[in-house]
Amino acid sequence: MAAAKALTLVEVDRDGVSPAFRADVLKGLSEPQKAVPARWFYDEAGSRLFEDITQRPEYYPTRAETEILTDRCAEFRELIGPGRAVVEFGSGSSVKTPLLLGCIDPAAYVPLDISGDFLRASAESLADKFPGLPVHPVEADFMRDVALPEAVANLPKLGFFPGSTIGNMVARTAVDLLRTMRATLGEGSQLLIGMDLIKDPGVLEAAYDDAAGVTAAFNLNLARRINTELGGTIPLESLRHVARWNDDFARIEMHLEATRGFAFEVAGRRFEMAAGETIHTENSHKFSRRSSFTLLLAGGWTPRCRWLDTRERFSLILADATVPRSAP
Ligand code: AVJ
Repeated sequence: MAAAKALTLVEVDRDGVSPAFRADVLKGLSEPQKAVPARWFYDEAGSRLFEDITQRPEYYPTRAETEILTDRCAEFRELIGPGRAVVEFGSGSSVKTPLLLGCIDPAAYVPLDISGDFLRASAESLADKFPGLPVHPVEADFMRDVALPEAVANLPKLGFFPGSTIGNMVARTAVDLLRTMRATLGEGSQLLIGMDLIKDPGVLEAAYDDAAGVTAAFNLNLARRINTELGGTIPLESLRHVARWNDDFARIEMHLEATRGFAFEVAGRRFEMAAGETIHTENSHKFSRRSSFTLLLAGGWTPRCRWLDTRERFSLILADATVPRSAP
């Protein structure tokens, strides 16, 4: 049978504009706290800026997670075992994947991503590194139900969700996603998930406001995209990047703050910002041992093992698909 039918999320209309982008922006700018969903960061320029962020000295998550993946190879091998189909949620241009695949002797690799271009590029580079490993890319929005390729139907699955991307979601959405993953991967599956840890707010704020200004450029790129793709007139020079720790929700928030009052248009509609008003562009939730376990359990995953980097900044958790049972 053919591979699963791709769910193409980012459709484009005749003007080359994504109606979903326009709808999200118009809705988000109409709310009392203006907001644009973080997933719209990742156009080509945004994806490149994110790669650059991961190289900044202040942005520790990528290095910390890579350290765990490198150091704990033998344990992954033992706890996960050979013969699984590794399903990566949002494969992007990951350098972490080969580290995992090299440890566990998988039977297949299934990268899922909404960007077909990214997907094909990363699938190709992986096929080169692991000749003989069947690779079945699926172009899909992993926030929705995904049908896995028939070829891996009878293999036990390992979901791989690195980067603490789960932290971009509020608890309700994160639980929805974990439950969807549980349904997609099925009985007997495992999940290896990266979750960044709560720490000194100064360290966190620096990680999201690097001295070289790359994260600021990443944040402002969203406003630039609105201008170029949606006929926006936002005065970019009057927005500044803000990263602040919200202790009530245990998250870093990124905002674009107006340095003066102004009016602007997007797709023919008029909006205003007062001086000091912000557009909320991203949440990056941070976790404790218990909060990470509670979230996983709520999503249908039982934590089995948890690893930290040597400086205890980041966690990687292996969980098993919970088998429903009678209370208590
Ligand atoms: C890709 C979502 C894991 O939240 O740390 C990095 C994105 N935003 N710097 C994160 C991001 C600003 C990143 N994730």
